[in-house]
Amino acid sequence: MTGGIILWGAISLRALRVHWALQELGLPYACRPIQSRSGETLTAEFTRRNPKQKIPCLQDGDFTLTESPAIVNYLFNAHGAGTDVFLPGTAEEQARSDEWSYFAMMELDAHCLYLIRRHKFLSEIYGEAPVAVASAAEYCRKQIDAVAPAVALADPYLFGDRIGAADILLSSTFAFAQRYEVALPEPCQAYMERALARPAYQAAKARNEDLNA
Ligand SMILES: N[C@@H](CCC(=O)N[C@@H](CS)C(=O)NCC(=O)O)C(=O)O
Repeated sequence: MTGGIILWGAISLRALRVHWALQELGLPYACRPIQSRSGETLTAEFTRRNPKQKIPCLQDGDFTLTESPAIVNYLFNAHGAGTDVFLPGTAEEQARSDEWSYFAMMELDAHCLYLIRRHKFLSEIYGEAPVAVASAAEYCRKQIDAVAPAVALADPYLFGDRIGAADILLSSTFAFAQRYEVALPEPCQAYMERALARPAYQAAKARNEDLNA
């Protein structure tokens, strides 16, 4: 492997997840603070790294990876041993972590929140779709309500004392929901606030907003 860790992406909720994982793991990294819809994801140099022309994109030596949940899980698995984070130790724990992660990414992020973002908050680019937005918000609320009793058992995180990759994905997606006006039930709000109060999240937020990184 050559080089260190480089994260491409800033001012982005999905890049923030990766900054957060890097901060939890205490890994030194460089940031290339390119932003979505700025033209910076469309350059030939970046397109060679990520043909999807999206952030975040991670380089770890000569290994390049896209998709925020894959990157967060990769960082925990590749660099988490010997640190204070939670790593699944059994097939059942891995499956439970995957279940939370896919729920956050598919049921909430992809099905609902990205649709709301595009067609309500970025409607000047993607067009208005009020019926789809209202339906996505209702569906999102229903899905979050359904998991609220399980989230209420998080003490303080999904797998106990130590924060895991699934916590980063779920709590960051709850924050995404709140930002897009989907109300959180109390246990989800409290869980999200605990996670976002972590110093690593605060450091990640500052890095994600630093365009001079
Ligand atoms: N599924 C991808 C989604 C990545 C994504 O959509 N990123 C947005 C920013 S949050 C982006 O790069 N958009 C590029 C653009 O629209 O120019 C992930 O989770 O990493």
